[in-house]
Amino acid sequence: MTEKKKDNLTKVMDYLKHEDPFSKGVAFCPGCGLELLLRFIPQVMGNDIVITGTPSCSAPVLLGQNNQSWHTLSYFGTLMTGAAANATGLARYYRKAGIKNTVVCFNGDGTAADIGFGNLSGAAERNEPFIYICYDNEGYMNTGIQKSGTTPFGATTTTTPFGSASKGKNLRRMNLALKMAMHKIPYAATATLSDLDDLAKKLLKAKEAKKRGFAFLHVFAPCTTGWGFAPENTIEVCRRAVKTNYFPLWEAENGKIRMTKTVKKPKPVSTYTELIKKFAHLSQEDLQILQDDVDYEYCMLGGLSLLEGECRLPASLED
Ligand SMILES: Cc1ncc(C[n+]2csc(CCOP(=O)(O)OP(=O)(O)O)c2C)c(N)n1
Ligand code: SF4
Ligand SMILES: [Mg+2]
Repeated sequence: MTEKKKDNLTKVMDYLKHEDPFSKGVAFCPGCGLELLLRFIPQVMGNDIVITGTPSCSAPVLLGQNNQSWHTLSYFGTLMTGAAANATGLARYYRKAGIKNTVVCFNGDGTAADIGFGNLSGAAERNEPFIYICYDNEGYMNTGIQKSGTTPFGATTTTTPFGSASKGKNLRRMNLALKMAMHKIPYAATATLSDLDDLAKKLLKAKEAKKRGFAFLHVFAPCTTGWGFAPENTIEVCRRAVKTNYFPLWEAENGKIRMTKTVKKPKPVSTYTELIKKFAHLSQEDLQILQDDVDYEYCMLGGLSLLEGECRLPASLED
């Protein structure tokens, strides 16, 4: 291991201050990005969190099976349509009862970006005091890998297959994190599993920001089974997503955007897609469309972060 890698590991270990509340060998596929994320959150944030979430790949583990539980946290299962509305009720109840804890509404992209977006947006607008974490595996994985609003251009899913009538998704993905930042909430950020110290800092910042209202984290969490890559490549997939600017790392406090990692010489997006089977059929032309979309989103983000210094919030809303 190089000295730099050792340093990074030490930095991450410093954040792991709490027990892992999950049992070993839970019901996720080998190499699942979601599992790494779920184990990491309480180890950094503490076990005084109450998780609430919807039917998804996370639910079998979070809900438990029969009368057995896979973990020692409190969990409240909700519907995909009303996840953030339920979290609102929970957070308000705890506040009223004087119970000090942190409600974490933990959902996939299908709930966050599509089916439950309306009440997510409403909770952000009302600045409800809880943390919403969207783990993005770019599709409805638990029901058989259907496309969602965050599925990227060209990716094959069971509803956007590759064949004579379709070449994968023919639409571009939405940028959920940017949409949430535009609610001007106390905290919004992107993160992923190749940059654990960045993720840990953002989890702690979200916990702090929750004292002032709503916090949103959008975490890129690759899915071995739905995307088609080797389980040992999960972290490499995340790393390349960052190095190609496919998934840039940034944060926004009260809507002010700041990059938390800048890639000096971004690699072409093909160095990311080459690891993943759902992109294997893409032609040079298709790859260019995906590259243009990545460049466009990054350019937009760069513009917003450059303006950071010049854009002041009204004084009454500043901390
Ligand atoms: C309103 C509603 N529509 C559809 C379903 C069926 N359903 C259960 S899990 C799931 C997939 C959820 O996708 P996502 O939120 O991205 O989580 P993932 O499975 O990818 O972890 C769907 C569509 C449902 N439970 N409720
Ligand atoms: S289908 Fe994907 S997201 Fe679901 S458990 Fe398996 S690897 Fe994880
Ligand atoms: Mg999903």
